[in-house]
Order: sequence, then C-alpha cells, then structure tokens
Amino acid sequence: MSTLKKIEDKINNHESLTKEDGLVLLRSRDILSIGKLADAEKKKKVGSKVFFNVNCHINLTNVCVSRCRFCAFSCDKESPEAYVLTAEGAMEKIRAASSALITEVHMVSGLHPDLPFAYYLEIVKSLKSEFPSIHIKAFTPVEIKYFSDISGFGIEQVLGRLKEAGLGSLPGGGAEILSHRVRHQLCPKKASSGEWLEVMRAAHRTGLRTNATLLYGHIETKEEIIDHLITLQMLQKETGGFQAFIPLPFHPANTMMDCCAMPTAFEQLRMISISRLMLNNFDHIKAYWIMSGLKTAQLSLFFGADDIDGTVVEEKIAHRAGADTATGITKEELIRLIKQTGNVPVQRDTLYKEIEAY
Ligand code: V47
Repeated sequence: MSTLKKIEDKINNHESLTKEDGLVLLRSRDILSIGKLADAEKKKKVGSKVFFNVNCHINLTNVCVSRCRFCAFSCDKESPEAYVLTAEGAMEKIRAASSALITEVHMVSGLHPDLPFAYYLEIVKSLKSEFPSIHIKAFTPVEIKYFSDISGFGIEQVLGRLKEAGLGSLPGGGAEILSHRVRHQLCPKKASSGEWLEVMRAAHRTGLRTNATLLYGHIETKEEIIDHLITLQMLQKETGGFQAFIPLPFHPANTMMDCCAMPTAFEQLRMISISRLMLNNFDHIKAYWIMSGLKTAQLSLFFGADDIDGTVVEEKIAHRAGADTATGITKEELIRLIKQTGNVPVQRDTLYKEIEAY
C-alpha cells in the first residue's frame, strides 16, 4: 500500500493525520492526488459552496516597534514613510468603502510606541456607533498582547474592553511559524508562540471567534510547518473557536529577507491541500487572493479551499512586499471567478452566516 493510500484510508475513517502523515504530504510531488483528497474533504464540509465577503482592510499605522525581518510594511517612527491615521481619518476611509455595502472591516496595524490603548478603543467605538451593522474583525494576537503590555490590563481585560466597544472577532495574523527557533530569528520582539496561542485561547473563552494563519516560504523547515498545523489542530480540539485557516505565501520584496523566492503555484496549491487535510477540525480553508494572485486562488478551489476572502479595497502589507495583484476587487469579479470553477459563490458575513448565493 502506498503511503498516500494509508493517509487516504485514515481520512476516510475520520482519523486526524499525524506529523509523519503531514511530512509525507509535504514531501510529495503528487499534488493532483493530494488535491483530490483535499477537494473531497472540502465537499464533505460545504458541498459546492465557495465563500467570499464584501470587506475593506485598514491599517491604522505602519509604525512598529517589532520590525520583523519578513515585513516590508512596518517602519520606524522617524521614517519619512511613517503614518498614523487619526480616528477621523480612519472613519473617512471606512465611509468611502461603505458605499460598496461592506459587511466587515478588517483592521490590523503596527505596534506603535506612543499610541495608547484608548486610541484603539475609540476607533472601535466610533466605527460601531456610525456603522452598527458592520462587523469589526481586528487586532492580531500580537497586537492584543501589546495592548496588554502598554495598558497594564490583562489579556482577558483587553479583549473584554474591545468586545464591549464593538469588536466582533480577531483575524489570524501574527502567527508566522509557531516555533521558538523561527520567531527568535525573524521576530524576536513580539508575542511568542505561546503568547499567540494564549491570546487565541482567551479570545475563544471570551466568545470571540478567530482565524489562524501560517507564513511559509522563508527559513522554516517542513517539520516546523507540520508542527504549526498540529498545534492549531490541538487548540481547535480544545476550544472550537477557529473559523478559517489561511496559509500565507511569503513575499520577499523590500524585506530583510529578499533573497528568498516566493512560493510557486505548485507549492501554494500543495499547502492549501495539506492545510485542509491536516486541519480536519477547521471548517474553512481560505485562499487569500491578494497574496496568491487571482489565478492561483481560483485553482485553490480545486485543491481544498472553500473561501477566497473578500473585496479588500486597499491592501498594504503584501503590496509593500511585492504582491502584483490589484489592491481590491469587485464582488462581481469574485463571483465570476468562483462560478467558472463550477462552485456556487456564497456571500457570507464574517461569522459565515450566508447572505446570498449566486
Ligand atoms: O500578520 C507580513 C503576514 C499577515 C508578509 O484572518 C506577510 O481573515 C507575506 O493575517 N509576505 C497579515 N505575508 C495578513 C493576515 C490576513 C490576511 C487576510 C485575511 C486574514 C483573516 C488574515 O501577513 C501578517 C503576517 O503574518 N505578512 N509580511 C510578507 N512579506
């Protein structure tokens, strides 16, 4: 029996895959067989639905004390490129995007040395009072940990205050690779793996759903990728609070690691499929079109992805690092891309409530 056949039998028996299974998949070049298994798992969960949302991204500041080696977006306070949006400036951007009937604001930012926690609370409150029906998905666990450090409040208090102000859920960023070795080399100044997981655990306890990501294609080993997936699978078993998993291909341009090559379509499709197969307790696997490109995102829908993210409007993190996609896309274009694959496009809200099928 081939090893892939053994893995297929395990999947059909609803068994979780082990580290060894994950490594077999990640070392395999047979992406069509792996993709077929992942597509079957996707279909078992959601049939022929593929989800998207109508959202906008906003980054309050690019000033960041962490200065991770993989990040092209952040800068020091003194940099000529440094910016900080005022609460009114942030609201202006959201007002402009609201004409497209967005249902979600996705907000993540640098770790600014001077802004107080009250600044973030005020923005969440203003947004919620002017647009009560828009869901605010904001602040990665790294930011939450930083808010706790600068405010003196515990993690649960920070989450509680943000939730009270109108925060609806947390995005999955800042996970990078949940490995001490990698974080020590790439991002030693920010939340550790344990702290990232602890914030996620606390958010789930507080009743906030979250996503999770993985940043791959830099200095990580195959073992570290699979360990990351198994760690997430275990936390999901414990809390059930994760909604979607989003593998992010590393974009090297303008970073301190610009000698890396961006993961190819082959690697990205394999990663999407492996995510679906290893994370059998996650409902959704997202192909983030901004980072994969529209073509690979569309193909991902045959390899286990059931979500393509949203309209986005204005994206800075991947584009500063060389992404050659548009920074936003229309809802009609997303629907067209999904329909071509034979799937049914379903507009969802942030918590995966179905708004309309097309
Ligand atoms: O946290 C930073 C990563 C993340 C680079 O939760 C980079 O629904 C690639 O988390 N190349 C931000 N990636 C994006 C993110 C996200 C996107 C869409 C949806 C959701 C969600 C989350 O991007 C950062 C970091 O992990 N990142 N620099 C880079 N050069």
